[in-house]
This record gives sequence, structure tokens and C-alpha cells, in this order.
Amino acid sequence: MKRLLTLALVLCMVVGVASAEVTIAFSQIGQESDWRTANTDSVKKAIEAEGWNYVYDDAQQKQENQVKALRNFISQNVDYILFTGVVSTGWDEVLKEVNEAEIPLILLDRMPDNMDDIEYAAAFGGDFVEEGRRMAIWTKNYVEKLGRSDEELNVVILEGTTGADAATGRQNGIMEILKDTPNLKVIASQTGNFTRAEGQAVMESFLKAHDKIDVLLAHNDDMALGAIESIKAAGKVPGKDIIIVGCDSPKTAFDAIIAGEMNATIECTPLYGPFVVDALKRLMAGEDLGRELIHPEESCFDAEGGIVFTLDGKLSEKAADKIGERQY
Ligand code: GYE
Repeated sequence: MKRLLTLALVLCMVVGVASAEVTIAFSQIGQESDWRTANTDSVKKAIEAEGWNYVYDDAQQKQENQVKALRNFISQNVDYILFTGVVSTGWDEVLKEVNEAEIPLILLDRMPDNMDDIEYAAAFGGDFVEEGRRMAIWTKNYVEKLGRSDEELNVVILEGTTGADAATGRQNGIMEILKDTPNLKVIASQTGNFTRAEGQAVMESFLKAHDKIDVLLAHNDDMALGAIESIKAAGKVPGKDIIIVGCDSPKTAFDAIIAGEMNATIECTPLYGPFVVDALKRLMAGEDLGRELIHPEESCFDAEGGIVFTLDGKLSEKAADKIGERQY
């Protein structure tokens, strides 16, 4: 019995030492959307499954909280820092401090500007400009399918967080396509901060200000889902009176598409956990990742499937066929 106890104690110590050996810290933006929650869960699960120590900070959408979190990580002398910046600018000083502390930095999702003088070991993010293009191309082709290409249609846009590359990129992609699509006319474009509540509020004000809104492009599905509530409250039929296209493609958007209240969503995967763990293992083994960038998303989901959604001619998939595979 005594021997068994000693063995158990030694085992606990070994496991304890092994898991305390590496500490990974993650400075996350907040919990503004289904995408973000899934992203946080994916990273946490994958890191904890390796038995590594995990330190997490939720900045509640505030840049100053992130700066504080990064400085805390430095003073705790963590081994690796994962970082998603809420906006693109204003990180130069604190990221230099991370570099001076010689803590390898991995950028997730949103990329800061001015990175020429900052060292980072790896970066994973979506191609936001391409996602915006896909939203607009799908819409253009859907309108054509409805036989409405000669009709002038009024478009409103719900933008993501101002100053975030996820928002500027998607907006640029959308506008790049719409500038050559004269029948789709943007009559209003405003931030809804990537949240359901603000999407709902801004859509309500759009509906009050404009009698005729034919299309809503939302930089994420949460804002589209919030907007659907305002559209219903205004006595209009979402998905029919107003064509609604979002981005991210969580299950909640699939449900809305299957219910006919939303028309399409462009994929942007939040499931970074396995990529991050793979990168960390390679870095721990001394490999130089050469700041690689991965864009793992490739689909668009709608009610029917078959509508072209990229410049190189990819076809959308039917949401009802794919919802079972969805992990977020
Ligand atoms: O689309 C949105 C989230 O940065 C790609 O942030 C991410 C975006 C995502 O809040 O839902």
C-alpha cells in the first residue's frame, strides 16, 4: 500500500512538472460573437490536451486591457504568447517589449499593422478581403438567379469593429466587387461592432431611415442574426424582402438559412486549436516556421447550393447537408 502511494505521488509529481514546464498565454479580444467563443474554446482545449499550462486573458474588447495582459504575461515570464489584437494599430510599443523579453509571439486571427520591426514566430488568420469578395459575388449571382440583375437594389452594410482588419478587409473585398455591379447600390454602411445587439440596433436605424432596403451584407453572422429581429419587428420578411448574407458560418447561421430567414454565410473558421498546437510543437522542436500564414476556410453555405461564390468559380454548399458536420 505504502509503495503504491509513493508511486502515485511520484507519478503526480512527474505529470505536475511536465505540465508546469511550458506555459502558453493567450490574450483574446473578448466574447463578442459565436465565432469568438468557438475560437477561445478550440485554443483552450487543444493546449490543455497537451498538458501545457494555459494562461488566458479576456480583454472585453478593450485595447488597454490587452496591453496590460501582455505586460502581465511578460512579468510572469510565460514561454509563448498567443495574441489577437482587437484593432490593427497601437501595438508597436508593447510588442517590442514582448520581443525584448524574448518570448515567442504567435499572432492569431487579426493581424496588427507595422509588423516590419516586430519578430513573430507564426501567424494564423483568415483572408478577410477574399471573404468580403465572396459575400458580394454570392449576392450578385443570387440576384442574377432571381432574375433581378436589371433592377436597382439598395444595399446596407453592417461593418465589424472599426479599426479591425477583419472589418476593413471584408469591407474592401465587398466594395471591390460592388464597384463593378451597378445595380447593387450601397445606401448605408455602419459598424455594428460584430455583436448581435449592435447589429439589431443599427439595422433598426437603417430601416427607419430608408424605405427601400433590398440587401443586407453583415461582416459577421451575429450582426445578421440581430438584424433579422429588427427586420421582423419592422414587418418585413428576412431572407425574402431583404436578402441577407453574413460571414463566419456558425451553426446559428445555418439554422437561420434552413429556416429561410437568412440567405448565405461565407466560411471563416475559428477552430485554430490544432493549428496552434502543431505550430507550438514545431517551434519547441526548434523549427523556424517562417511566419507562415494559413487561410483554412473555403466554403459558402446557402439554402440550395450551387451558386458561384468566388472569382475562380467555386460553388456554394447546401446548409442543410452540412449542418451535421459543423463543430461551432
Ligand atoms: O468574423 C467575428 C469576430 O476576427 C474573424 O471577429 C474574426 C471576426 C469574426 O467577432 O465574428
